[in-house]
Amino acid sequence: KGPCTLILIRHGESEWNVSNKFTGWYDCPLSEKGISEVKQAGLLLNEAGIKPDIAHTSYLQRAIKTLQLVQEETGTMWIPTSKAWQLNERHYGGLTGMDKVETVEKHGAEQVLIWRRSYDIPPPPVLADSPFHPKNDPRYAHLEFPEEFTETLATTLDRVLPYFLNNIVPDLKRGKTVIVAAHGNSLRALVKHLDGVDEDTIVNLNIPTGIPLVYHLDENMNVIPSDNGIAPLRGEYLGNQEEVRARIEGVQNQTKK
Ligand code: DG2
Repeated sequence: KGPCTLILIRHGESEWNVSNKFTGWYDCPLSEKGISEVKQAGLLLNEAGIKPDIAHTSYLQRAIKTLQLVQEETGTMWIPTSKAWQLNERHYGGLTGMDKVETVEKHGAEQVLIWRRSYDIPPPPVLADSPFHPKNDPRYAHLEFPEEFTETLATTLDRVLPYFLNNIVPDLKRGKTVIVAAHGNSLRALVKHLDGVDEDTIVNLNIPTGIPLVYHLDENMNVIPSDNGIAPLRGEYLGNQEEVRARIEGVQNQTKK
């Protein structure tokens, strides 16, 4: 174990994870199951004796609520907590709100895998008159967006990484334990950086809902590999490893009938 601890957690299962729709920046709540997943995540942190000192989350309620429930379970509701749009899920552009299986039926499995998991091939854009375009949402009024908007993992990393380096790393370097509650793809971007995952390997990386992923780092922010890391990740998911693997597979299979 190193001097710095970083806890990443994807929000618990959301209502749109249940209905199997591309979600992106759509602000849906956690499902009942998602709520119990994240309470369990808090208990796992307690069991591991890991207590966050500082917290960060996105502008989306499924991640915010996840953080709050973990904080409640770990007795850390009082700690400094920041919300940042930069930690939002990757925007799914014109796929937002579409059923994942129906999208495969329409466009083919290969195309959908490219849209879901490729590093830099964007899904079709969302247009300015759509309710899913962020310019129609007051919480993003301080930001500028093109009329046709979409994001790739690469452009997600372009906003996640500066936030991580400027707002999270300084606290890690002071020896603080930091928790980041975010999303499947914003966390894929972050672990791509932390674990130095290449653009081909990242295609096969899926992050399950509501399981703490713990990284120990040295003073230079190099990951100290855990013995239990599931390659290519060198951090460690807490809890039953068979269940973790089954849940990773579940995310991968969301586009299958
Ligand atoms: C999911 C990820 O994001 O979906 O945007 O649909 O983590 O906020 O539930 P999250 C979405 P996939 O990329 O795994 O299809």
